[in-house]
Amino acid sequence: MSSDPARADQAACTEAVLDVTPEAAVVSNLGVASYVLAGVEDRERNFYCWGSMGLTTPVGLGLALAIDDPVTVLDGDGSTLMSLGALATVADRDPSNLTVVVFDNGVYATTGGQRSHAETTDFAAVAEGVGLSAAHVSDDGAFVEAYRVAVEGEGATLIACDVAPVDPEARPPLDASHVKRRFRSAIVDPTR
Ligand SMILES: Cc1ncc(C[n+]2csc(CCOP(=O)(O)OP(=O)(O)O)c2C)c(N)n1
Repeated sequence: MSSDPARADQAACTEAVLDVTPEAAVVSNLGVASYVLAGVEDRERNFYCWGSMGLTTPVGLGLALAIDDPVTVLDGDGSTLMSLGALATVADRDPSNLTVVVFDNGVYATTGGQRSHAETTDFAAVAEGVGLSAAHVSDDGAFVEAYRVAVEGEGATLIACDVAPVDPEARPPLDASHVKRRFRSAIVDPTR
């Protein structure tokens, strides 16, 4: 559980993603979201977006359109703000296998905790405004429930999840080529 009872625990929510959808291809935001994911489990089906701020959701959308497996994006508030327009494209294509989780810690945690303008942005309302199903949660139990509904439902869904900022020690492999090759061989069907 998070140290702040009004916010969910990012590691617990990430663990829930892997428990509910063990077969999912998980695309994680650069920095903290990738550190947390690697700390929970450094699996072949993790695609860590090293360096690519603002591109986690667009990469996840492309992937969801290309494969049949569930695709879950673990994004940050800062990166989502950088490419808000991508949500309109997600809504337009609306792939049922895509769930976008925005871990909103209110700051650019990876670069030192500078305040982002997430405080004045309602990500679920923005998503709904462009036609995307959305939920807003702020505790671990509500997150698991919303995630189950999202992966079982029709169309893509965004879950805005308020989390407490964290500073994890775990790191994913730094070799981006290795991550790409490992991920590709895990998701590509060798019979196709
Ligand atoms: C285009 C670009 N601008 C800035 C950065 C530097 N940078 C790396 S991570 C990060 C913060 C990301 O914030 P957020 O998406 O909220 O995730 P958090 O670190 O809070 O988990 C920044 C500013 C970058 N990598 N790329």
